Amino acid sequence: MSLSQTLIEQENRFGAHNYHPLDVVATKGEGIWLEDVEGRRFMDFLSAYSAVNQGHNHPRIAAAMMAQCQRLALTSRAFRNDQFPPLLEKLCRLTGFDKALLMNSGAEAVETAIKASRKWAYDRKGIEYGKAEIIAFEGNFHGRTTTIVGFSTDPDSYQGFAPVTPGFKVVAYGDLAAVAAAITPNTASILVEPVQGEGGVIIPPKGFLKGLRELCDAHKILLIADEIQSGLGRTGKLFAFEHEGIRPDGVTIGKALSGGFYPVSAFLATEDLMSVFTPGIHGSTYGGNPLACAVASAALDVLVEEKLVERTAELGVHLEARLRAIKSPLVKAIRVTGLWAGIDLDPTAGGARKYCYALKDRGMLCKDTHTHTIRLAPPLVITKAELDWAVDQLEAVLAG
Ligand code: IF1
Repeated sequence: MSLSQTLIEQENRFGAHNYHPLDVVATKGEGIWLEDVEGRRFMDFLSAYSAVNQGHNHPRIAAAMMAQCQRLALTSRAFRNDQFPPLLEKLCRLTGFDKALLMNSGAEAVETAIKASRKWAYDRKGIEYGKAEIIAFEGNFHGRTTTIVGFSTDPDSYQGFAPVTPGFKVVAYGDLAAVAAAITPNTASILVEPVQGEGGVIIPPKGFLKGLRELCDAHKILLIADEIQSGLGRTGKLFAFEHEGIRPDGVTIGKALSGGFYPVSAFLATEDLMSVFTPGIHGSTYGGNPLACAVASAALDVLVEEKLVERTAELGVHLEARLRAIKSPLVKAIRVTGLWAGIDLDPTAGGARKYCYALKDRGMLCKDTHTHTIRLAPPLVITKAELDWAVDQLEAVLAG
């Protein structure tokens, strides 16, 4: 039996079966490449769902992590540490938000946004206690906590986990009239992914985010953008909301905030919103720990100094042109923004997964979503030649 097979059996025997991964057992990563335990190399076209935008094992982030873990890894927020304040300033100056609150997972950053929204609704908007409502969207993915899955519309996420946390209304993504109809005097915030990743890289109609901003302004509602997947360069802007020239009141980031090294997430917000938090009412043992801060600081430096956002904008145009030129009867629709694409296959193609396996045989790792969609999200450090090679493989596989 191969080492891969042995490890897969061990995982199946002793692990919870909460995933159905592609059968590749990685042991090494470098830039856009993953190497498996048998020494095969694969171009990574998932980037851990955009967590490794900076490329696998970026040497600069690795060095920052090594240096910090040999000095100080954790104090808890009961004491202060010297890595936390400079990261806060870096985050605020880079993003233009007034304040940052550090958590660990993306789901925790979203929970932070939900708690901030509710508290703001009671403290600042004067909504009757216990009545605050948050508007979210069909096809959303914001994480796996019991509260968050309660407003998911994907049965895989919510089924079996009732009772559902009240206070959420879900409307059609991209439908401003539906949002307007869902607004009541008790609406605290609108929680939106500027591009829906799990939905299959769903880009809302032009003007949607701008329209949400206008509705929020008109009704004194907070606009909260979940940029955990779409943010930090993936769409060719630092934040996907910039494509519509708007600013939300709060934003969640995670994933690429650490370049894939360490779970670190953040909720960024205006002073007015963030000031609802007072000592003792929210936090996390590991939130803002020095190791996470050193890693995040280096990950942001790489993003800026290697001009990954600008590169992505340029390469994204090329990727879109190449994908649109693919002539295949199997392709039903293509959506591209930056280095992020969803390719819907015709149902007669027999599902996206078998094409992901065919791509794997050609040395390229992709992940299917919603049965018929292939999703592409390479590390943002990919070169044009490498991107061209990848599209060649895709073209070959889709040719049948
Ligand atoms: C998994 C999906 C992607 C996210 C947005 C919050 C979170 C996520 C916009 C939570 C997480 C992940 C988690 C990962 C698969 C994945 C995913 F297919 F499930 F939807 F990327 F497309 N907001 N997205 O995309 O962040 O708590 O995981 O750090 O295996 O569940 P987290």
